[in-house]
Amino acid sequence: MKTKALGTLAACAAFAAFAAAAASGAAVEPVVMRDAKVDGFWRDQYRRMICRWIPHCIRQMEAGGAGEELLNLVATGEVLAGRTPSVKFKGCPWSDAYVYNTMEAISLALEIDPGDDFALAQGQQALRAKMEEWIPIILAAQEPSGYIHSFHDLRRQPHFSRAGDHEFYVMGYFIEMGVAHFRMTKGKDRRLFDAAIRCADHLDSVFGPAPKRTWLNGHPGLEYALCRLADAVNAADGAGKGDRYARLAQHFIRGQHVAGGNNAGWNAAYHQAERPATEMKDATGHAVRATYFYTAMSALASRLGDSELGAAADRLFDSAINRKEYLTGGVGASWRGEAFGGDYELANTGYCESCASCGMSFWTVEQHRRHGDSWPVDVQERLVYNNLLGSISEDGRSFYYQNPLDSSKVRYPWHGCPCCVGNIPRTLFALKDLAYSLSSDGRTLFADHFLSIQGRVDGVAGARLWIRQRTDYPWTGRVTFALAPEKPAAFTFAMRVPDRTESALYTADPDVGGVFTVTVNGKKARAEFRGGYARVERTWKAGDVVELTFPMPVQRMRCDGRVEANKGRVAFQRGPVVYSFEQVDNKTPLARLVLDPGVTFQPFWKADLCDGVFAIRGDNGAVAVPNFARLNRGEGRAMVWMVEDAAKAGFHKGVFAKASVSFSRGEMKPKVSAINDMDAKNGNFDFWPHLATSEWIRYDFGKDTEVAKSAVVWFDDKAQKGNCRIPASWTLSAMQGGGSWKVVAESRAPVTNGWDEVSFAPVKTRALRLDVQLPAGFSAGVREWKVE
Ligand code: FUB
Ligand code: ZN
Repeated sequence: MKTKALGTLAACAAFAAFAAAAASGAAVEPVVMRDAKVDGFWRDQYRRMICRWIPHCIRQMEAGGAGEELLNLVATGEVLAGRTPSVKFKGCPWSDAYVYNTMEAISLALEIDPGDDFALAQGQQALRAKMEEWIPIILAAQEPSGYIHSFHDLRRQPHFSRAGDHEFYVMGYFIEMGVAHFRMTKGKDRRLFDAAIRCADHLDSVFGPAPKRTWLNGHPGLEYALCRLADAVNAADGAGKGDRYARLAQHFIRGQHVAGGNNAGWNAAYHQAERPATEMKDATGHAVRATYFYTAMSALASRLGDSELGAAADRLFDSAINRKEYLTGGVGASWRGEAFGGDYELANTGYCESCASCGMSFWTVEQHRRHGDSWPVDVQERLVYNNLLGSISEDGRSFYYQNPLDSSKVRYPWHGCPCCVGNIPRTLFALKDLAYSLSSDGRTLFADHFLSIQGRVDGVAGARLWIRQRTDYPWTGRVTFALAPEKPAAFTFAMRVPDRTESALYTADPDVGGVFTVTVNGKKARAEFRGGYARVERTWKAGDVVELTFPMPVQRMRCDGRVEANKGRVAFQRGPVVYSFEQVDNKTPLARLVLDPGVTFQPFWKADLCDGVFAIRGDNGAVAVPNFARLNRGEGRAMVWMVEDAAKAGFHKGVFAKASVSFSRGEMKPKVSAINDMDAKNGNFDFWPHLATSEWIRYDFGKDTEVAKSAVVWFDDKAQKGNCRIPASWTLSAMQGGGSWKVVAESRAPVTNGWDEVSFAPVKTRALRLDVQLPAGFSAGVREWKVE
């Protein structure tokens, strides 16, 4: 197993930056660049968020929108003011969370210097106005005690009585909103920040070591929020003032298994309560809960020096990345419980919730902060460019909650549980604050993410440094940095050299890891390559220009053989961008498109998709677009993992090889076993001598089984002058609870050769039935039928 080396930078005293004052064990601190100016690719993404997506979310949450979640807070304010609420509570108990994570996204959006981008400036102005309108509504919904949760106040339920109501989850987002708003206003507006402190103080007064209460956190998130609050309070109000919030977080994290034990009937593993956090080693349970929980573990290691939690977070990171990470960076494969699956269980129809990627992104920040090596940044880059960026549509008016790698589903404007809607942009905006990090002694400045951004970094070898990064990344591997320290300063400038095989699950062909060139002021410079960074140490002065280049060929990505779903398959990546083959660009049905190593791909500029993207085209005509741009042109299948070796590529055997098979004319055919013997060439089953009738074949699994894909090789013996042909049509139905059947897929164009494959929204069922209409005058048959 491949395990990435962890950094060796020494832990030392806190770096006095805004966001970092509480840190005591951090190797590096992310650099928050005030009023950063962002250009190029990321400016386009941010403009889409600011001018389209966030306004869309606001519309949905206000009166007349799809969710109207803001109205719950309006009504809570009315109740707290002694008035009759204008509406009844609507939505999930945690619906305040989307209001808060959208507000946090707005704060981050307002930190960007719009420069001369008029549209961006106008979009920001509208968001600022909306924020001012919402702040009083939110503040009015907070009880004088600091408690805030509209579901409880409108339903008049006792506080902290049912962990499933997500009070901690909601308050976590509330606190993070306050911290972000305070930072955006440069500490001038404390309204939401003080409200966050009141909320945290209330929690701190109720919960903690005995004689205070201990309670199971029904959905982690609060713990990391408390760490971030601790950082902000320490920075704003004095070192040490915020530490008690971090200690409260530690109490929750270290006590989750104890509290979990008090909640009989809860699935402990799902809730990260099956064992002490310090003993965890397998990323497991609900993926959003888990990644939020693990983020806090890692954060507490740096904030409070809790090295046991840190060691456990490292083991879990290894588990999540080296055994459970999709090539798109998505995690949480299982549709059952929105959870991490087992090792190597990475079906391409897997769940990959957007919020789980947000959680992973926060976790990588904390892992990087402690170890200072590039591994977590490589992980973060993958999930940001592929899973997260792809969750919002090109027009910024719809999104994905789930992000499977093999799907036909287009994005939707809203969701019954829109937990991801503000979480996605707040995570994407965070990238502007993650471009650089600084070692805690201020002697090494790390360039972590590549985007055109300019701003100021304080405390670099004791000096202020203006730095302008320019790049066409993710489309080219060339990045220039113009440095202007206020006075000549001796420090190491360390630039990440991306590793595309940051997960032991994947190999790249060609592998260009560690290949790079650095020039300083136009001359080739010596750089030490260590911990994933090319490091140049010298005395820097204003006007110095550093250029980093690294190759970005189209890479064939292959997956560990233990991942059943990707056997005999290949995916394509260029730079950080993973590609998806869409049916709309390819004549051959995707399931039959074989991309053996003889097919060579070249990038080309596709101007008519997502404001222009580099797509790739094979010399056999196959075309793929960036996964983040997929399915913006209507329904039609989009797949990341394509067949490379048809003999090896198969469906997951377990599901159908064990199924018992029956068919409509049960008395006639012994050859039925040929259908699920895993060999399309070995025999066949047919309905002969029946002609033109309606028939069926059925798989019974013996237990509820999740399926999302089916493929059939039909038996056609025209060439032998036989009587079987491709069916006139077919439907696929899943058995429902009461024994009735529900159609989940049906035939499209007849597939005369090879696999007739279809994907559908995953269903849990005990049986599947394939209804076949035999063609006029003929019979039909099946060589192989596989489902997954
Ligand atoms: O439970 C709150 C959020 O709703 C979770 O994070 C998501 O997975 C969704 O279930
Ligand atoms: Zn979500």
